[in-house]
Amino acid sequence: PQHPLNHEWTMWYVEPDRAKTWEETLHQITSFNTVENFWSLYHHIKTPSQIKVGSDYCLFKDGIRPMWEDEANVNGGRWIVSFPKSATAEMNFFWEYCLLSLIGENCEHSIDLCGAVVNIRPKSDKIALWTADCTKEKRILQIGKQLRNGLPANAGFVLQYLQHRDNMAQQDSPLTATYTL
Ligand code: M7G
Repeated sequence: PQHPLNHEWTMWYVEPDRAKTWEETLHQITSFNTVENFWSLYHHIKTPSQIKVGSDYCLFKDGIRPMWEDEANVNGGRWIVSFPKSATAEMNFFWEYCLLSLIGENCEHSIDLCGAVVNIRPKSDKIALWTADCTKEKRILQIGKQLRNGLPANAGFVLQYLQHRDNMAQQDSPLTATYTL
């Protein structure tokens, strides 16, 4: 018998394509709701550092689409960490740590978690954990502290919490973090 997870999760792949709108570049890979099916997917697909520059993986809970506009995300935000290309091993490890934190729901406030995204980009990669409500400061800070445990200590990684609604406003100025750890 397989070991059930609390929720069903969907893995998405975002493949850059200038001929498409951003939404059209989102592809569902598969969904799973057991520990065993998570690991068979995880071992079957490439690690984040092996996928094409410009592409993303997203893992989201049940019916949540990996978009700011989804009703589960619209009032939320994300803890985001940037990884220089010299920290690829740390990035792959942190991605695994985020996936296990999500599906294992071992964190006190896992009800607030929507999903995680890894962006592979030319200069530095990014991993973000998306939460549902950007006003829940105490919970968000606790989630951030748990996330820090998945990063090497004293390596200078900064966790920044950004609100999705600032992305949607499409300002050209850099986004301001609501919380920093
Ligand atoms: P990104 O891929 O999150 O990061 O956003 P990047 O700037 O490091 O590449 C790139 C672009 O993709 C954004 O400026 C949007 O045009 C589009 N985009 C990304 N996300 C996550 C969304 C989303 O949730 N909704 C919409 N409408 N566009 C998005």
